[in-house]
Amino acid sequence: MEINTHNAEILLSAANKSHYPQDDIPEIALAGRSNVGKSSFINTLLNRKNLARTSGKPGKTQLLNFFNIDDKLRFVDVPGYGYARVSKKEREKWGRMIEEYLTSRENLRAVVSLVDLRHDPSADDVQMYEFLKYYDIPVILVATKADKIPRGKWNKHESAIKKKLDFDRNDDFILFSSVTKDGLDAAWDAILSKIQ
Ligand SMILES: Nc1nc2c(ncn2[C@@H]2O[C@H](COP(=O)(O)OP(=O)(O)O)[C@@H](O)[C@H]2O)c(=O)[nH]1
Ligand SMILES: [Mg+2]
Repeated sequence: MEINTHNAEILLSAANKSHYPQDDIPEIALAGRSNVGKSSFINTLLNRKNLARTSGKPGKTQLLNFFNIDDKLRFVDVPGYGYARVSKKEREKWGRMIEEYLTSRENLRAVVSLVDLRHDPSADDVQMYEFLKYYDIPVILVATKADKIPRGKWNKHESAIKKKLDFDRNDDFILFSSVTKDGLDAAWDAILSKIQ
């Protein structure tokens, strides 16, 4: 499939099902802790400086943001989890919104789950991964900020992440940096293979 990634735009923001686009275009959702590098990942894949806002204020975006890519594919930016300064009520609302999308959306082909290569996955990261496995949703695990770790240590960090997540070998694992663009082609290959 030929996709013109330059032809990308934010389509809409949705709080619930009734706002989702109604068509058969495949969707790839992106999830991760606030500040993990999710917006930077989207911007890097779409070769844009600031389509998905890289915000200094994590936890601000509380809606599902749908990006239209050339009318052939959509990215669905899921608001970051694990941000301490939101109330319990806000967190529950967030949880219901994500769960509704992930468990009922027929357009969904895979979730890009982002973790920081430098650190062991957090309890929230583990919970998200277990949730996706439970619902049989294909995962593309992206370990971000690889430029902050010397290449000689990438393997060690990758192993630690896989161990902590009890990583499924059938899922893709991609080392990524929005600074050096390492992993850019691998990320696109993984995404395109899910929407064929
Ligand atoms: N060095 C480095 N910094 C990154 C990378 N990705 C994101 N960042 C930085 O991490 C911070 C959070 O990034 P952002 O994309 O807004 O994270 P989000 O909250 O998950 O959307 C920003 O200061 C980014 O510049 C990366 O691959 N390498
Ligand atoms: Mg963001």
